[in-house]
Amino acid sequence: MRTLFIADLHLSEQEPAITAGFLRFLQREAYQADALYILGDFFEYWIGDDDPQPLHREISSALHDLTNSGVPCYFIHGNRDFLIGKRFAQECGMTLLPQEKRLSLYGHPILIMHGDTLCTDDVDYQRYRRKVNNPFIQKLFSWLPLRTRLNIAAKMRDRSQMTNGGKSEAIMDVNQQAVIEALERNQAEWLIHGHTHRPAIHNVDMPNGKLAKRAVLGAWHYQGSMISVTPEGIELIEFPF
Ligand code: LP5
Ligand code: MN
Repeated sequence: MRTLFIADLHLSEQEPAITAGFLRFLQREAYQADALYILGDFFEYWIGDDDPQPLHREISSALHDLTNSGVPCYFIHGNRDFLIGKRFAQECGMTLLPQEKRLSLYGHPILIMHGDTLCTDDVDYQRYRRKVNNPFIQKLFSWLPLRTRLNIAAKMRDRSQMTNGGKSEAIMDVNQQAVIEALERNQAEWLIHGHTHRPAIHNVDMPNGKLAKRAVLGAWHYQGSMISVTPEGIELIEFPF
């Protein structure tokens, strides 16, 4: 009895070791789990379900095998792959979830999300996010030729890396008040998210005197990172590829 959570793999053709690590993780861990939740930034970037990259077919086929074997898989969009759509989800046999989802697992009320919406101090990012989440802008983008979309994505990644260099660590972390409000809004005791690449399990003092937990997934740079929820509790696990 255990449910697994992962995020921030940033899969790309340029990082075959991470892809291999993910495929091994499926065989070693996911097939024995009750369910797998992918909490965004699964891919380095995503420009549309019509992108013919072989990596995408390799991943969808592996996830399809998993879901076909009876392990359900759920996906929440990240800030890199918010354009993953129904077509790719169907190819994987996975279910797309809204940006915030409350679960009840083995009696534990849990809130899951990518985590970028909690970074409310990063005002520039939140402004940018509202623009790229506009359905009309997304529709316009989807009509552009593949090449143009790839070029725009590469420019956005460059721009992002440039501006991130100038932002403080505090600005790019979650805002504590946003964490408390999200937990209260969803009446959850535990929050699981990724995005910040700062793996840890934090205690959160709630205004009602209760103690909540915020579990943060690590990014898959040189090792894997997962969170396991069982009837007994919650655990953050780092493992070699
Ligand atoms: O991703 P990461 O870790 O580098 O930094 C994030 C935030 N950056 C982003 C940008 C993504 O990396 C870009 C991914 C490309 C997606 C595929 C293309 C889809 C296009 C769809 C168009 C409809 O999310 C970064 C945060 C950081 O996390 C920490 O939280 O700070 O935020 C930014 O860098 C935003 C900047 O502050 C300002 C915006 C720069 C980009 C401007 C592009 C112009 C928009 C064009 C719209 C068509
Ligand atoms: Mn992210």
